[in-house]
Amino acid sequence: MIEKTFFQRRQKLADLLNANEMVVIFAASMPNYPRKFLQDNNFLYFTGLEIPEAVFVLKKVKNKIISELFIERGIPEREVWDGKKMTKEEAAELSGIEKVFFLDEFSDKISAGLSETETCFVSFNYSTIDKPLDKQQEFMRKSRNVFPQVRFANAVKLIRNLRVIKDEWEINQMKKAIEVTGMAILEIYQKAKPGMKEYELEAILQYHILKNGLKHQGFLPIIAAGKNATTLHYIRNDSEIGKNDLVLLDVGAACNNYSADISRTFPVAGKFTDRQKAVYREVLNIQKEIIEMVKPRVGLVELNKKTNELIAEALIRLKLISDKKDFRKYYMHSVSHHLGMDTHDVGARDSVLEAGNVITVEPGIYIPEEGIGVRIEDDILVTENGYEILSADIPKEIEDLENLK
Ligand SMILES: [Mn+2]
Repeated sequence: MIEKTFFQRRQKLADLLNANEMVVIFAASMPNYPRKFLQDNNFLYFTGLEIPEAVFVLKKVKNKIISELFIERGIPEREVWDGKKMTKEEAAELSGIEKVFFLDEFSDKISAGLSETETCFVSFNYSTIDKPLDKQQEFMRKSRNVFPQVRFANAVKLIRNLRVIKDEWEINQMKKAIEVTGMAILEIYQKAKPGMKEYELEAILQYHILKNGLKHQGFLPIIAAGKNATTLHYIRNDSEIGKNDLVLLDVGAACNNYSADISRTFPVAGKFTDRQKAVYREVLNIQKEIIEMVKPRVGLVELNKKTNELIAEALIRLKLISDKKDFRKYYMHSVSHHLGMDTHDVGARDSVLEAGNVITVEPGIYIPEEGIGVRIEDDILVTENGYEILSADIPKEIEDLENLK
């Protein structure tokens, strides 16, 4: 089933190409010890292969589609250290790509291809001019020098339209990532006690991820007690949790690179103070109202606009602002993003929802002067008629959070 999926994805990519256009996608490189290997998402999407350094090339020559794969050549003397490299036959079988070569043939073959190409789409990530060039940029720099007639463009725009619609297999990967994340959150709810360090809760998350055979987290986890929760990207996770603190978790396991992205906020002592409860209830009601809006043809822009209005009204009720337009003082981010292999997945900020999209809905209110930060985030699949909350099993109702201990 898997290999057919990858074939279909390559077919869809080819459908987006004109004659004499090609796409070049590099696998991730092996990171410096001791970091784990994490495959490039676009390479994985079209090949299914978890091998470093490889290159995938898809080209349309006249009307013929040609897929090629370049992989590392095994060095027998290194096998005792690193194990066996994937063979050409294995790579061909797993990916369904018939033309597999070793990387030492890449420059000859790609040069022949480029000499016949009008546009070459390369999958590369955003960077800034002060950074050294990565291998994608090096490839484009050299190729431009030798083949100035070729136009180079970012493949991400092509790939985005495919990746933004999730198939059943992809949704299952996300469900698994969400399930494991949910197990970790439940145990965190139960084990958390005042006086613990935030990283002790992070350890529970990591335990569940590894125990369930998942290799990675989708992003650095945020485990923020009290005032720390008002720093949006707090990742130190090394403070002591105070007696009456709310703890904000923004965490997500990844399964075959598909990430969960869940936020929950709970009272470490098992009871909300009145003020915490008032803030929490506002965020929860807003989150539910926004989730209700999710269906095909609704834009992320609309979700944001409605959230901003609702938050402004809530902040007035909470006596934090008196003029609605001051809402940004306590709510600084947007309410939704696409979710997939990238936590902030491909898919434009102004995109309009379609069945098969997965998005987050994550309003929040952050009050540094009161040491209260609340965010509630679920992962939502857009269906033909509306939505399905993939993370619905992870408790967020006030009564549930107060009855966990
Ligand atoms: Mn998120």
